[in-house]
Amino acid sequence: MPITVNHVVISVSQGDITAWQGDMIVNASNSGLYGGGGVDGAIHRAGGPRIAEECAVIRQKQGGVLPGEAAVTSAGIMTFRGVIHTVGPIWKGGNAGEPMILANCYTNSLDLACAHEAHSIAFPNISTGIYNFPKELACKVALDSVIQYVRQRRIPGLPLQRIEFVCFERDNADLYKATLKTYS
Ligand code: AR6
Repeated sequence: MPITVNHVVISVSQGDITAWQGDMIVNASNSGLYGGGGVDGAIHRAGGPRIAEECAVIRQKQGGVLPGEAAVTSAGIMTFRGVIHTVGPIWKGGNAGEPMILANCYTNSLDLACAHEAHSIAFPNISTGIYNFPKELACKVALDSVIQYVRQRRIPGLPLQRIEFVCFERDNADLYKATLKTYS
């Protein structure tokens, strides 16, 4: 069941984020913005070569994206208004600031979505695949940071109306649904 915080509907679904319907989707990328596997591979495949071309421009301009930060490209041939590429932390045992870096991924992505006047945004479960971040902790960090952001309305007149966590795996979808309930 979705919850509503400050007029923003926050929900969880299971599926492929490239098939989601809304304004902007978030990609779990790498610091060089080189298309990879997992959700990154799915987004580049679905959007076509234009996304990689725009990633190359960002790389040339600013040398890439640091963990916790985010950058925007178009969505190529997908119908989204844009893709927000963020770089999650690689899990190194938990003492290298991984939770804070992961929280930054969510808040910096939300800042960019607001700057682009997005009304809706979908997040994958950043860092919980190839980057090996423990799923339960990642879920808590994701929901804490997004809900705190919406509660504080970091940008006056927040344009966002809908935030969805699109979980590829059943266990993550169940975990997010159960954890979301605890915030209502
Ligand atoms: N839609 C939604 N979620 C998906 C999809 C999809 N189509 N495909 C996979 N996931 P990962 P990371 C889930 O590995 O851990 C790439 O090579 C997946 O089940 O994609 O942040 C990048 O280039 C998992 O729950 O991202 C980086 O090098 C979640 O997305 C590196 O992987 C994240 O898994 C980033 O690793």
